[in-house]
Amino acid sequence: MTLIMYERVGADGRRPSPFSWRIRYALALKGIEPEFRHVRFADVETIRGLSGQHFVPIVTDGDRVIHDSWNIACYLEDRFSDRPSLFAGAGGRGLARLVNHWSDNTLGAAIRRLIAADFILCLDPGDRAYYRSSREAAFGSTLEEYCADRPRWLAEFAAVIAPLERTLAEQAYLTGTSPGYADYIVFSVFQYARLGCPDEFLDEGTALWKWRTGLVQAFDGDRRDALAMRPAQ
Ligand SMILES: N[C@@H](CCC(=O)N[C@@H](CS)C(=O)NCC(=O)O)C(=O)O
Repeated sequence: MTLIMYERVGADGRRPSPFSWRIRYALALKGIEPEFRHVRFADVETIRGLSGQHFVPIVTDGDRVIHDSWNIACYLEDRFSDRPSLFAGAGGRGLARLVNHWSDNTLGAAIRRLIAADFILCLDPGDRAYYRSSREAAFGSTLEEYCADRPRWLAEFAAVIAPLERTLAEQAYLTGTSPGYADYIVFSVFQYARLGCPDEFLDEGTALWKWRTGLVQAFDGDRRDALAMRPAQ
């Protein structure tokens, strides 16, 4: 039975969603090639009809419909337990859950302050009004106001990523000597920044920059849907 993965795509087939990227990497580690079905960003009704909620990614496996990237990762780990592991055991799964919450709430929020105004440009023109109105309602300000105090948000971003830089200066991956799901979670947020904004936020040559570059290349960084807004370094 072929798994089907639904994800939102932007303009020119770009896939900016961090939540989809972490699952794409998880599927690759497991050696699973799903069928991908693309939905437009504003196509809320298709997604809701499938899963009763409006977020992607969604994975179906026969009659099973799984939504929320964390649930999908756990499903893949348990369903394909004979394949390479995403978590390396219960302790790794527990720590990856912490990384998931931290990435979504702290790292993702810091990056969003830097890219939310540019991000609209990587979306299909037909989806931009939906993005602007839904985000501006959530932020309580225009996209431009949300990102306006750039020195403040750059300083916050630097503080947030400092522990990542220190860790990756000591070990190749967040999960040690080979990448695991915790790497994919954190990487997916940097991937969202690469694909969603023309600015580069990592200094070339840093441990974090090298780690991100390696993970981009591991997945085939030349693919069109993984291209940065500016040429990948
Ligand atoms: N907690 C969810 C979050 C998923 C999520 O936010 N997905 C975005 C991807 S672009 C989405 O569907 N957003 C639709 C919207 O906000 O309208 C997960 O981990 O899968």
